[in-house]
Amino acid sequence: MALSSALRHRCGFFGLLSQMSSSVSHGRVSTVLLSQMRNNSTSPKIKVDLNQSTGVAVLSMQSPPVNSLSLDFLTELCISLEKLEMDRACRGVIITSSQPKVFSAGLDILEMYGKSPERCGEFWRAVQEMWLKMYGSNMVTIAAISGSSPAGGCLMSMTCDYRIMADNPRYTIGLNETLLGIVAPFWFKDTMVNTVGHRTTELALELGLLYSPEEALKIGLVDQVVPQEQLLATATETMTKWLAIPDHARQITKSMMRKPTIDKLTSNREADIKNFVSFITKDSIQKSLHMYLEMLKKRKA
Ligand code: CO8
Repeated sequence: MALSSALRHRCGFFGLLSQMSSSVSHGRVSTVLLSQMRNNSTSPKIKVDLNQSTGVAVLSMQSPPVNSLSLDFLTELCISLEKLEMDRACRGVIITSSQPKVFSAGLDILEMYGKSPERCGEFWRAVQEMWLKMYGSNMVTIAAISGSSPAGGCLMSMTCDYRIMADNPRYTIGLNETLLGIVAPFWFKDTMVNTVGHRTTELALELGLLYSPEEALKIGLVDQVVPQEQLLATATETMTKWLAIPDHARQITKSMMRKPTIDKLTSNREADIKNFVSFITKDSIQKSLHMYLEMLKKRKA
């Protein structure tokens, strides 16, 4: 109930989050919030299944056809992640997709095409929020990449602690923004540099490269490639190994590795939103997006 009303009024979403944060900052989470936070929930776009005995949640993206990251999708995802983060019973999350063949098609292009500057700004803030929550999560996060994962889908995967991809040469993963005539922002670039190194990122970003699972494994963009039917079992086994490490030591180490990159965005959030809005609303960029959308349609026909 609280979730659906938060979704109807996005300011309610941030209200809910700040309400939760303030309850936690007083050392205890209120009973009402706890009941909102029990995490075996299904919302339209995200399904969360928390195993109370292992402390592992499986978060499945289920937004047909391709789990594109729309404003509504991002809002639901952030609420789900926030609830898990605040649930003491949850120590790890496996992020996967219920859609066949696709992990996530990345940002919803329709959110960037023909929209007002205000709406674009709101959308971009939600993209930032998703990245901040995922890259800075205290939980162990494992991406079980069950299908193609271009652009924002690749970004989501890279925010996780570990990536396992299903072995199918038709699937691809990478930051292909330049193919759309747009430019991956600095924090997309930083996340990739932190994952695969500078030179590989330079090539990948300039050429908009999309890698097969095998190629992604070779450059370290994913950590493991396994047959599709073993994906979730492998992710669960891997999670068990990660959870054997004391949380506090792992969390401090993760923060030490990631904080400088996170700080760079948090101290530049408003400027980054401004840049995005002025870039994406340019006529030439809108034309590129239009052509790309047409190309997607034609490819299907
Ligand atoms: N956004 C919106 N709609 C999409 C998207 C998307 N990202 N991707 C696919 N769709 C739509 C298609 O147009 C199609 O719609 P319809 O049914 O109405 O014709 C439907 O989803 C199904 O698509 P496909 O038939 O192509 O599905 P397939 O299963 O054959 O392929 C793929 C799945 C591989 C995911 C394929 O759809 C694809 O390649 N999509 C494009 C992915 C992409 O290029 N995403 C980039 C998004 S941009 C981004 O994430 C970062 C932007 C950073 C901005 C920085 C600016 C400063």
